[in-house]
Amino acid sequence: MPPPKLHALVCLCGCLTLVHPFDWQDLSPVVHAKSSAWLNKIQALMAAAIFGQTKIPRGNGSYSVGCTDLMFDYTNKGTFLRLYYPSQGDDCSDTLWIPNEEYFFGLSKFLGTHWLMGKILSLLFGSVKTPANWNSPLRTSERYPLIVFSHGLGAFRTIYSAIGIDLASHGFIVAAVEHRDGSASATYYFSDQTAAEIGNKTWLYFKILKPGEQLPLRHEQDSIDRNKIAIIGHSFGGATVIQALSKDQRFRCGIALDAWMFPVGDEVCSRIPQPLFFINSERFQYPANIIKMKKCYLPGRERKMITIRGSVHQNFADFTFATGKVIGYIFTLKGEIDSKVAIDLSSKASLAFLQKHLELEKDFDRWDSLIEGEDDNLIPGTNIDTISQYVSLQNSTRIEKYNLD
Ligand code: 71H
Repeated sequence: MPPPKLHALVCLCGCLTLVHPFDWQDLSPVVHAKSSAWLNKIQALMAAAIFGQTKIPRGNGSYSVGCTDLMFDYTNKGTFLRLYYPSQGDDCSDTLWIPNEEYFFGLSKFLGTHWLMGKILSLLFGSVKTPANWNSPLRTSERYPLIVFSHGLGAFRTIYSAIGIDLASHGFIVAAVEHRDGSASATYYFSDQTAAEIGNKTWLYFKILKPGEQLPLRHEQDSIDRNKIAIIGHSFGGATVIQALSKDQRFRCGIALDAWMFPVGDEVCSRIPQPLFFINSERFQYPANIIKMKKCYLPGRERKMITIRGSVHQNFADFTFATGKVIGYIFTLKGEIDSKVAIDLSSKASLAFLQKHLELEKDFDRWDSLIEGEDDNLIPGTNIDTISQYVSLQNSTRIEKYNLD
């Protein structure tokens, strides 16, 4: 139990933050972070006291990681993404994790809660940093493979930074897109040139589920090895991976993290020649979803599937690192497995898979066995029984009837 003085401090700071709103118009997360540094420190303290906050982990690879946001063009038809990339040094400040308060309001809308929930989330998480050097110069001495990352329903571009940073620290450029189809909790664009120049954002909030979205990304950059492009996505973003692979052969392979297969048409699954890797959590998956994944399994196609023991759907997103064990467990942001152990297994298995199918000359093949599910914390394939599901369904109906009698 925190001492009464701490309670008083927390209340005081809460009020202070409410009457001293942030300058959310700031385009650069770092400038914003500096302008209210003392407030951020207090916020971080509060969050640590209330939420038992922990940190988003650094990448395990040898490259320093830079981060920036790119928007091209500025309209809602344009592309908006957060880029993680190998950088020249560690001399810039960390990146603000969720850079605008509107994202918290969007989250509260997505979660179906009162907007005050957004205010509380903003208070708790509005100053959290992620360990990437904001706007640090790109390390230009080599060409890097590109990963396009597609977020889940109600998420947005910044919320998978643990994955983005780890991949960038192993020599990838990661483009985490922010979808403008109403599937993000929030996103923004500029209505015209003047609005873009003065930074007058138009906000677009979480709308409705739209199945079968497509990625608009069509960009080129000198340090990108354009023969080596892969796509990774979480949940609804996993469905996007499958859709994108079938539509665009420039994606050489795909990794679907705890994919939600509902929006994927049966015929799409049969139209994917590229290698595809399913990394699943133990708790999210269910028979109909796995049956849909199995539709992608055809002779001569490279398909792999592993399940991380004791993991939940949110183990792939950053919120799993933003709270302590108890709160994390209550809100299903954490599973029984340690979040760092889980994300490392997912990242290492992904790196081994990417090396194989993008033909990289690295040492990621030391994790080849993880692709096969060979680890105490992995299940080869799935924990879901898709064969006897109908039998067990019948049994449970019988039991229910028995109980009613
Ligand atoms: N739900 N992406 C949400 C039900 C489970 C939730 C998301 C609540 C987040 C906090 C609690 C799961 C599904 C399900 C397809 C999908 C993607 F910050 C993030 C926000 C969203 C990070 C990741 C996501 S979650 C996701 O594509 C699909 C099927 N899910 C999911 O939707 N309910 C509303 C009640 C239905 C619309 C776990 C959860 C969550 C708490 C926070 F408080 F920490 F911010 C974030």
